[in-house]
Amino acid sequence: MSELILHNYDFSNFAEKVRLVLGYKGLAWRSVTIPPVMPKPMLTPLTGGYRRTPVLQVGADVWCDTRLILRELERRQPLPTLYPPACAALADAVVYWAEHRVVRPVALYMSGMNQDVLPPALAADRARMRGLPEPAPEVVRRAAQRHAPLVRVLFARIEQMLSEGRAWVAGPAISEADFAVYHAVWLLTAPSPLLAHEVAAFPALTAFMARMRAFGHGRPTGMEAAEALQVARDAVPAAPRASAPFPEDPPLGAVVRVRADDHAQDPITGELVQIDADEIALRRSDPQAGDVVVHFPRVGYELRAA
Ligand SMILES: N[C@@H](CCC(=O)N[C@@H](CS)C(=O)NCC(=O)O)C(=O)O
Repeated sequence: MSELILHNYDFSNFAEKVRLVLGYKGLAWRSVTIPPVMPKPMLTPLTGGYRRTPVLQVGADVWCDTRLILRELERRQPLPTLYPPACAALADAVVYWAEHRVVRPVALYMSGMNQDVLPPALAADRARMRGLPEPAPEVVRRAAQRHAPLVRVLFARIEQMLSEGRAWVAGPAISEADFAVYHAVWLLTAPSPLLAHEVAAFPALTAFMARMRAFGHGRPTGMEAAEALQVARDAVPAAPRASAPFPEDPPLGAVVRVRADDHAQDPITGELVQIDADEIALRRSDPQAGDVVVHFPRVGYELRAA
């Protein structure tokens, strides 16, 4: 019941961030392959509607968003750390930069150039997720052309970060920032090696990618989605940790709604069972998953009384 179950798919870069952290920490885990596009009928019963990738499950507890998934993995396996005291706050800012500034241009360049190998429904699904009309293949291709220069400019900044005398992106020790920069760059060649030359143009970045890749993925074994739902049904959620709310927060026990503040803003509704500076946890009941507690990071999500 205490197995780490990661709901993920192969070319998801945010999933790759977590897979590599599982390798860094030397952990065994179960891998459930989820669809890369909606619908996700075996995942959303667990999450209450959150559709993004990846999602971590342990028994009847579910963690959404890699920012919180990494904190949970750190709690379970503190060493080696992802949050070295010497640079944890700076690393947090670099993670935001990599995941909100670098990932999108890389995704647009990569997906426009790899339309022949990516799932045909992907472009329409991602447009719907952002409330945009479905793009024609030429539009996707033109977006790739427009974003190629931006990717080179951003990779040059990473090259500079890695050439300023620090051992790792944010300082003398490895941190979440290294995993964030890694997965943002990894995405460019995730479906095919077509754009590998864009990384190869930067020697420090190339060496960094090899150092990171060497962590591997830990010890995964496959699990069917139906089994993961059964695990949730058979388990009871862990007792919530003590809360440390701000005065403005809804009280514990209130019915609340949580949604991402960027895109894929499907709201998740439940009873607030834990809240502190890092985390918001909701209890919900689902016919397929049973009683589950779904955990979200505080930063990056909007919380309001339902
Ligand atoms: N802030 C989220 C972002 C996750 C994210 O955007 N993942 C992408 C895949 S790499 C996604 O969910 N795409 C839509 C999908 O998989 O349904 C996190 O850190 O987990």
